[in-house]
Amino acid sequence: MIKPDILQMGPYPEWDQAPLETSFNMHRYFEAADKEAFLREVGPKITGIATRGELGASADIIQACPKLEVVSVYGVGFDAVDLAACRERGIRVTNTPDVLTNDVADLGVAMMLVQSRGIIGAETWVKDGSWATKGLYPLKRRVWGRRAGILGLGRIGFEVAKRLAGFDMEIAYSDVSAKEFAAGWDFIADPVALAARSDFLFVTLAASAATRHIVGAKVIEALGPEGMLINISRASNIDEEVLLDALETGKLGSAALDVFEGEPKLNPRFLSLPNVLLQPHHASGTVETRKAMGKLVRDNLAAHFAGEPLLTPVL
Ligand code: 8YV
Repeated sequence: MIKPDILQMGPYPEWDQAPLETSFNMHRYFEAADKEAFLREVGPKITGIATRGELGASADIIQACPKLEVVSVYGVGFDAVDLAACRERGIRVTNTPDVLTNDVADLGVAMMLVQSRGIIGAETWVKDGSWATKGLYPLKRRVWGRRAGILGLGRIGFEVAKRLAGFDMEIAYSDVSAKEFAAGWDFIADPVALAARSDFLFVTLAASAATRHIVGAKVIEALGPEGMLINISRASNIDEEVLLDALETGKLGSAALDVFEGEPKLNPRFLSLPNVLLQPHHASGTVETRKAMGKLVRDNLAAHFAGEPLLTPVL
């Protein structure tokens, strides 16, 4: 069988790359020095795109591939794929839901604990000798029993809330409507009202044009000088300039962030803040989950080219 030509937008671990190469002709866009020339050369034969959540597939890329049939995303978020362009051309899109849910929730909860208990600073306190020279580490804020707000009670938000229930936290959530499966958790439709009653606000919304900057000045002010914002979704859900101002002036207590505008080159203002925990977009970054994600990327491509139903279609 002739191998389909696939445009590869970003790197994958070797355990994914090798089987991809076996089944497909992989064209590594991310390694091309002159990307436009590369697209001009390979674009006309490309029938599939293998991409990553944060890289997606832009309208320009899609346009450069006139025979494109399918875009397979390594990630649950498909906000970086131009869905309108795909819809118009009948291009199928797949993602990797479910397999990463628990790891993303784990990291969100870990970020809350690390930041609230000052665990990074505490380790430095031991390693730099401060414990011996300065004495006791400054007291931090407890987590258990406090109020958590979940902005977006989808699969990941639900797993975060389940974990927080184990810390006896008072849980509330915002979503488009109250969820039957969330008995015992308060539904608060308005994100500002949710933030106002929360000590910890988790952003677990799937990003879209409609959710852009849903966490803006009002939500951040409502969360307040004692509040903590935790983002394990997409940077676009938060107005970063407003967030940075609030963190610098103390209008917001602290933040724990796994995603940033323009990542991996984040706004340098983040780097000098004492009240942030910064993570390199790795909430799904475990060997187990990434292997499952890679397999889904391949299986979706294989199913498409075999004329079989897609495993996890978005479009
Ligand atoms: C991945 C993600 O880190 O699932 C998503 O949407 O952003 C993450 O799981 C990313 O897609 C890997 O490139």
